[in-house]
Amino acid sequence: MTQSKDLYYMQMALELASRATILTSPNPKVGCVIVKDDVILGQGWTQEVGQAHAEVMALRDAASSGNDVRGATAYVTLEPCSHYGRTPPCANALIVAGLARVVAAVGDANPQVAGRGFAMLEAAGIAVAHGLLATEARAMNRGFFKRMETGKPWVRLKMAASLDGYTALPNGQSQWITGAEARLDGHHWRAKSDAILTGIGTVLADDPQMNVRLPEQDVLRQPRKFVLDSQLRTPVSAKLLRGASVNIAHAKRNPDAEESLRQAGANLLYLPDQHGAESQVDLPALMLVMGAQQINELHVEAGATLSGALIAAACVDELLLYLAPKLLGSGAGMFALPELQQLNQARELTVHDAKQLSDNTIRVLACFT
Ligand code: AOF
Ligand code: ZN
Repeated sequence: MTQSKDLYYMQMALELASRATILTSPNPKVGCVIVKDDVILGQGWTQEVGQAHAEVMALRDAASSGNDVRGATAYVTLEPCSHYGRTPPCANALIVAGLARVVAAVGDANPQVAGRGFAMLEAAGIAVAHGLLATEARAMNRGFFKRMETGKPWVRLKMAASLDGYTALPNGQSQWITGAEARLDGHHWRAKSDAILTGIGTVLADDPQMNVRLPEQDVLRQPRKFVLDSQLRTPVSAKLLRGASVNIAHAKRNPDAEESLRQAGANLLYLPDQHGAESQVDLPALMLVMGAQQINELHVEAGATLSGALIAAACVDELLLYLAPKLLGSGAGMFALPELQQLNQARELTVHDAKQLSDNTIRVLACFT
């Protein structure tokens, strides 16, 4: 049963969760506030993976201030864990500390928890409520929930275009339709991702580094890199091969190219499409490989061919579009998608954020429904 102050404190717990960084991943970002008689006794949020969870941080915070949490309520943005993972169960810590009530925003989709956290608390006589601000709590950990529920990462696809939807002129000229604001904002999204994916077309055309380039304090960790390169055409001199953790997904066997790319530090993923006879990578299979590598959020920056193929294969969850208020009239479109016969065949999206970043950049975030 919710009580009058529950919403207020759950909002506070969500704000605390937002202080957790990408270093928590693949563990979700969680916030916790412990309250008694309208007095805040302790606050915490999830630490770097392998370190303390939000509840333990809040209990430690209370203890370090000499606050007695017996009989208090813990507001937590995720069901307290019930298992011994990298850390001991939070449900147990809350029981031992003598909490009277736990209000959670959403259940933990991790099959190792999945309701057992609530059951443990209830069995110990603690009152449990959940569901408050559940949508917001899920949104904060979209990648974690997607991976736990499907085995695949949350896929965000970035594209920049003119207001009439072109990414390049008919003569191929494309730099820079959008400006510095879009590039900077794009790097912040890269920094929040576990991995970046691009295609061989982009590698050959632009020789991208595929890393996060922001002021040092904003780069806590470089995302892993994935290249979709069916025929293994990535040159060993490609800039993206510098730095750690490069994965190349291919659909054709080529022992010489495989060996030299391995020598250059790449990990090779042979994932031929079962129907495509070695010509194309099996995109859903690649997503499952990424999920197995505990990638919660994947950031895609690729050309129209790979971007369209990912959308057509239902591998994309969200579009991150940067639109420049200019008209090109003709040129290359954003996504190579099969031609439709009926308007009702159009892929529908829900825009969940649209913002003018500057005079020459509009940012649109939209999810596939
Ligand atoms: C919580 N509070 O703050 C978070 C939880 O390997 P471990 O011990 O770090 O456990 C990771 C799992 O714990 C993770 O997959 C998710 O189910 C849960 N995350 N649970 O009680 C937290 N971040
Ligand atoms: Zn925990």
